[in-house]
Order: sequence, then C-alpha cells, then structure tokens
Amino acid sequence: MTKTAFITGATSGIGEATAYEFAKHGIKLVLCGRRLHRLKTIQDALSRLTDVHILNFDVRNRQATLDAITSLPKDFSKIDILINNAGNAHGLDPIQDGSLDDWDAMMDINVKGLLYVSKGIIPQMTERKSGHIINIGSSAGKEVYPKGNVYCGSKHAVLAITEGMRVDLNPFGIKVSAINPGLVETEFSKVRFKGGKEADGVYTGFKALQAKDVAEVIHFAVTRPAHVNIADVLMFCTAQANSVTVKKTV
Ligand code: NDP
Ligand code: 8X3
Repeated sequence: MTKTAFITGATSGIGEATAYEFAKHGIKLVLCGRRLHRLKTIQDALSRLTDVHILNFDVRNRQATLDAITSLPKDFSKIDILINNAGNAHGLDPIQDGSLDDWDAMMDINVKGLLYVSKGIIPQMTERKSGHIINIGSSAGKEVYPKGNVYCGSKHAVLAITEGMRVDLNPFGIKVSAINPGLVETEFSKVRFKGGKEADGVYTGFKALQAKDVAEVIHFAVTRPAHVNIADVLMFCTAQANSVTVKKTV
C-alpha cells in the first residue's frame, strides 16, 4: 500500500532532500513551507515520481496550520508519516546579548510549530492506531554549545517532546523517532546569520553532512518492519566529534 508522508520545511535543506528520497521510493507527499514558488518547483520536479500536494503556511500561525491540514484533499488526507522538520536557528549570541525576536522565532517555529502540526495530525493516527512521527532534533538537543543557548533549548525541548510522544502514543502502536544531526550544509547558517558573512565559513575546511545523508537515514527509519522503531539517532559528519570539536583541514 502506498504511504503518504507530510513533510514540514520541504522548501530547502533536509526537508527538500527527504521529499526527493521519499519520491524516489514512491511515497506520496504533502510538502509544506512558506515559499510557495519553491513548493511549486519541487512539486513539478517530483510529480514525475509520485503524487505531490503542497501546503503553503507558516507553522507559527496556529489556525493557518490547523486549517491547512483540514484542507487536505481526500487523496492526501490519510497521513502515514509525519516529518516535523521545519525549523532554524536565529542568531548566535551570548545569552546576555540575545534578541527577543530571535528567541521568539526559535521557540515559536522549532517548538510550538512542531506542536501545532502534530496536534493537527495525531488524532487521525490514534484513530487508525498506526503512524510514524519523525521529529528532526539536533546534536544541539543533546549538548549545549557556547552562544547556542536558546536554539539548544528549543532542540532539547524537541527531544523531550519526542520522548513524551513516544510514551503517550505507545498504546496506539504509533512509532515516534528523533533524528538528531550535527552540522548539515543547508540554508541553516544563512538563516541563522540573516544572510550575513558569518555564514560563509561554517562549512568550510571539512566535509559537513549533506541534506541527502540525513534524508537517507530518515528513509531508513520509515522503512523498518512494523515491530522496529528507530527511537533516536545522533549523526555527525566524520570530521565532527561533538558540538565544538570539528577537524578542519584548512
Ligand atoms: P533550511 O533553512 O535549509 O530549511 C528550513 C526549512 O524550514 C525550510 O524549508 C523553511 O521553509 C522551513 N521553515 C522555517 N521557518 C518556517 C515557518 N515559520 N513556517 C514553515 N516553515 C518554516 O535548514 P535545514 O534543512 O538545515 O533545517 C531543517 C531542520 O533540521 C531544522 O529543524 C533544523 O533545526 C534541523 N537541523 C539542522 C542542522 C544543520 O546543521 N543544518 C543540524 C541539525 C538539525 P520556508 O522558509 O519556505 O518556510
Ligand atoms: C544544527 C547544528 O551545531 O549548528 O542543529 O547547532 S548546530
């Protein structure tokens, strides 16, 4: 039976790569993000491989999020796999200098947005007693690094929420997983540094994880047999040992 996956943050990076990986394997897609032109381009590209529906909303907007999920056409309304991926870091400042707007953005998108989307989709999973939720956490959800304060806090929250979901949804046979990457070369640092030049050096001098590397692990997790749940994955590029230890060659 063809499965349908709902992917947030599908307009770039890990979410977009996951959409490609899933499409290659014939998984039907509901792709979400704020940049409509990108959603349309990706839909055009992937429609040769699978059925694709796009939803254009901001996960910070609770009502828009719930309405978008309710608006799904019948062919796409049964969600087997939810990939809670939308998120970003905003700023890299010591706590005493942090911006309230950055803090709001990270908590509202990474934590509350994930909850709004989950709230919209979990009821159909509990009703059917099946489903798989994958939350994209981070190594920053396991280890706090200098100036990471609120971003790390948001990702620690994602990990705690993931564990809570796994316990509460256990009676329904719903799988819940956390995939926690280290440095991945995406638009992440462009967003963190608001397009500033600090983003330029983040992935130089070593081979960072690529979005596809993470997408392949996500696909592995969703294709395990019914009795197997990949509960928690911490993945780094070989050059990275932890949040502050990266072997650079230049
Ligand atoms: P990108 O910036 O490339 O992608 C982020 C995605 O999130 C985009 O598709 C963006 O879409 C979407 N998004 C951001 N804000 C909102 C919003 N308010 N409403 C809806 N969608 C939103 O970064 P990554 O692919 O790297 O990040 C994906 C996830 O992976 C994030 O949760 C991030 O924290 C996590 N992660 C990233 C790592 C890295 O080093 N890159 C490492 C570990 C975890 P749009 O702007 O179109 O709305
Ligand atoms: C993204 C990885 O190390 O930039 O979650 O915080 S890091």
